[in-house]
Amino acid sequence: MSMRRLFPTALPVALAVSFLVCVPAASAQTGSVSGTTAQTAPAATIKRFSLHTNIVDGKMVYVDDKGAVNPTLSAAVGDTVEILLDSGEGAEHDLVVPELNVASPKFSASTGRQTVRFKVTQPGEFTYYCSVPGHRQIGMEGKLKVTGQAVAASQTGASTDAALALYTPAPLPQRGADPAAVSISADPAKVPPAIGPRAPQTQKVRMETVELAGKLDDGTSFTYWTFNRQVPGPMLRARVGDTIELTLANAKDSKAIHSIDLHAVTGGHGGGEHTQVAPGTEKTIAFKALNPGLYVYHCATPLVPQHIAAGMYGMILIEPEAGLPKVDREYYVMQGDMYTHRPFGAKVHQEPDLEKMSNELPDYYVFNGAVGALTKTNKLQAKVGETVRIYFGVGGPNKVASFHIIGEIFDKVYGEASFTGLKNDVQTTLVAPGGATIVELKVEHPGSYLLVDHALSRTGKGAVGVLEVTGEGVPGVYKAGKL
Ligand SMILES: [Cu+2]
Repeated sequence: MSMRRLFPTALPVALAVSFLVCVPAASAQTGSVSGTTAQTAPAATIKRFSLHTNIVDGKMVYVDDKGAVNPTLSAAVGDTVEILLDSGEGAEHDLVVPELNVASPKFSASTGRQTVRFKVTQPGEFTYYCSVPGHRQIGMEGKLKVTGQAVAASQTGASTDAALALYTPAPLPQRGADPAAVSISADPAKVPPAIGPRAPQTQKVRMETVELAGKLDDGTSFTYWTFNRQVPGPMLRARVGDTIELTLANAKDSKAIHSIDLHAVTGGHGGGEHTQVAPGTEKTIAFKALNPGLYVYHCATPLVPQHIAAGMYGMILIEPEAGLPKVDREYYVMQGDMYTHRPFGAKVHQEPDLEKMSNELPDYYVFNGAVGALTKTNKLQAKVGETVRIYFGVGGPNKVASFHIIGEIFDKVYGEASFTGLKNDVQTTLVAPGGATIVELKVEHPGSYLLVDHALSRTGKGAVGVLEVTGEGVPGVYKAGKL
């Protein structure tokens, strides 16, 4: 089967030295044990395979030296199987055969080639695959066929397991918070300037996916996956009719492939179909902004909720033809749910917990990526008498937000971020994962107003922000005691 190599940085096939070869075992694998004669045991060989990873026709796969995709590996009972593994496109992978209790070390561009070696003692057809979440689902699996008769343990001296795993992955180490962790919280005041009534244009946008150690909380770090080193990723702004040429680059030191699906895009899975970008490479898509509104974008590489929970989401605002009514302040806030191996508040480097994610049991609910992002790092600010517009979205991956500001009322809500869905006088508005809203309020009284998810247990897990209003209160609005 021929393959199409999509990544120019793929390691040359020439680097993979070994074709399938059979060589005599270096040591006797079938020596007699407990008086059993060796002649009943099969001849011992080492079967050596060489697999590298790549993306072929949009799927992640293993490829052998002949270009076969997810080749069937063959061996006979008694053989020692040795598989040399390298990452053709640079992302991190492994190879496991759980039925045989086999797991390779993780390998990527930074680790170079890794080897997994094991002895097969039972015939059958087994499945090998990559255990990195999502990779098997998008194509990384193949068969291992073992011929011959089952060998009794007494004949091999091996355990009664179907195979003897010569490599066992180390348990997840408990790490202290990373002292080099940086702030990844997007500044909510960093909103692109209003566009207003102008003719449609072509905009060029470039974004980079970066994996980095970030501050999740005081004394707690997490390996975030980001657009432009921030959570949420940068807010993009265009008007209906604009053409956007978007280039997505994946940093060279990334371990994962990344991509982008913008909900403002019509076609190509929102861009996800054509932006699967290996470490150190980039891809470009172009799209026309057909519909006005505020749209979420997110990484669309399997396991998608894992990439989102690690911070890969943001928003793009498509203004209507006439632009938006002028306001005094605009802010950009997104909510996310996060799943970690230790509970909320643990002073460690938190690792993602995919089982909790699968069960939708978050440890953290965050505004702009981190605990305290909008209460300590960057509060929202306004002066009495000003109008404030908040672009609020939910990256998720899983949880609906009940967006509310304690002590204020939304004068206007563009429900579901639709400019034709204007409502007045709303206390709390629902925002779906992968959805957004636009709220506006005029502030009449000074104080610290809390942005919350009104599923209020979540404030104790990080979902709280502050809108700091300064100035003299409007008389007759509020007073302790009597007005
Ligand atoms: Cu990603």
